Amino acid sequence: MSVTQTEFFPALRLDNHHIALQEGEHTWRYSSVHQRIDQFASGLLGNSKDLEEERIAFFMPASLDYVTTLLGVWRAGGIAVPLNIAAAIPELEHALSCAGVTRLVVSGDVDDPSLVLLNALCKSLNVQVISVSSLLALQILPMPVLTPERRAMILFTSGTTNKPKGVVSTHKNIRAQITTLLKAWEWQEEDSIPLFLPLHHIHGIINVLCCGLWMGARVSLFAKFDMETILEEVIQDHYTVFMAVPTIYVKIIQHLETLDADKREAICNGFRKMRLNISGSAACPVKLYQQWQQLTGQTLLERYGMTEIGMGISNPYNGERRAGAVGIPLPGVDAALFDDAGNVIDAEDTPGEIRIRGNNVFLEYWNNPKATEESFKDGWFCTGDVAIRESGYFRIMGRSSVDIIKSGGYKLSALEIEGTLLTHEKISECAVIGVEDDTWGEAVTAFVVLKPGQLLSYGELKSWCESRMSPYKIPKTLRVMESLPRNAMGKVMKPELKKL
Ligand code: MLC
Ligand code: AMP
Repeated sequence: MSVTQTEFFPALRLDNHHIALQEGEHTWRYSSVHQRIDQFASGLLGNSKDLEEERIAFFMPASLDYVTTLLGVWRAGGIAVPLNIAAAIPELEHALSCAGVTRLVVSGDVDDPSLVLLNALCKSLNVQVISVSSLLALQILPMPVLTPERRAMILFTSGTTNKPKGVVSTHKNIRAQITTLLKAWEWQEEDSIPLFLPLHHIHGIINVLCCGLWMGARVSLFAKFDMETILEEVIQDHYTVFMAVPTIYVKIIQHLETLDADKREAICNGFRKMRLNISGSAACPVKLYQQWQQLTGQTLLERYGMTEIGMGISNPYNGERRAGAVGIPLPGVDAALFDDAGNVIDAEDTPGEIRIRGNNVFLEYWNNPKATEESFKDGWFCTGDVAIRESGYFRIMGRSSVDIIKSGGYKLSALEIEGTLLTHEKISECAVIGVEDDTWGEAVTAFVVLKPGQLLSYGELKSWCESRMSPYKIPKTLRVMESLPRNAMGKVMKPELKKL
């Protein structure tokens, strides 16, 4: 079996004149987006017939250019590597070199002053920087026919290791991740959805952008979470579906509290008229679920996913959406709980690790067979998340590792942040943990021991971090300690730090 263009994103056709994308005042129809993707893919192909899994990175916010690049790389047989536009240079260096990227696509002028550091980095790594417009070929070439097993995308995910790993998804995985959601959440061609999530993660890429475009719906693009503009459009009934991380619902509620009653009601009414509001990427507190229901009448649909699997478990579209639970396995996804001995747990109310099987599950960590092997047991992908089942519904209880932090929906590695902080000339020891927080879910907190005679303020640490890590990884709090609590083996006892 092979993938042809008409089977992959069937709404992208020359005879489909529905609006696909909106960016500010501009709209683009499926027909013209389709044509532009073909032009771009042809430019990428140049003299070759197939990119043969060449890794093509791109560095741009949600935009027509982003969509053109993602879909264009797929059509031409390359592997798409979307980069974090908020990343610091050392993080970009890791992504580009780890994935063996050969070309990096930017939106606009390659000589734009904002790209000076990135250009220098690419030069040092021998990566060619090119703009989307320079690749829009006049003559459209035949596209390669791809088998479903072909690698399609690498997304970077933090874990219990120092550096993020590249998660490789194939065309088969991406199709499975999209089509299960189209069915489960009853996507319709008439749907209209705002896309304001970062586009280097699965939530924004698959759940919003790819589902919307596969279905033939309208996707409104925002370079960032521009709350005021988005809420104005909510008032004007622009959207039928809204998907966000819990922090965004918290921020909207906080904002509503600052508004007069009429404005607040207009916004709540806009949400009330939608057909679906979804929360995911981090636990949705029961209090938030209830507040949202009281304000908007919407019963949030909470679902559970991961970069390696797309979405795995979801509350039902029709049927009970239970507060604090993530629901039941999605169509085509096998999900089970396992005990420490590796046995399936059939009993209810017994905690175990969530393991997942199905066409949605990624192929491998790029260039890292050891990590790939360690993450699978007997064909199941081991998520590291612990849950129980209560009358059929999964309820997440936590994670097996304290070194993974979820802040505003971003998964962060405590070890990665510690590794960077330890390069600070004043820091001799450090430990990073996530502390429960009403807005962020967990807030990054750093405990440090300084070298003798040194002083370090929070402001100094924060500005030092700015060129070294993405803004959302920067600790929100700094605690300077005489020493860190360690066990007999010398390992820092993070639960003790949490108590502080
Ligand atoms: C922003 N800041 C954060 C942060 N986001 N701090 C901690 N955690 C975060 N997530 C900080 C900035 O550094 C800045 O700090 C201040 O908040 C304001 O920044 P901002 O950019 O204006 O914030 P805002 O636009 O409000 O961003 C918040 C947000 C964003 C929630 C919109 O974090 C976001 O888009 N999160 C979604 C991430 C996501 O898509 N995750 C899905 C991963 S896939 P200062 O100090 O400079 O003021 C996955 C699988 C699945 O998890 O199941 O979906
Ligand atoms: P990421 O690696 O960024 O894709 O993040 C995946 C992780 O997010 C999962 O392993 C979970 O820990 C967490 N996650 C996603 N959705 C939920 C949810 N609804 N409730 C709790 N945790 C979630």
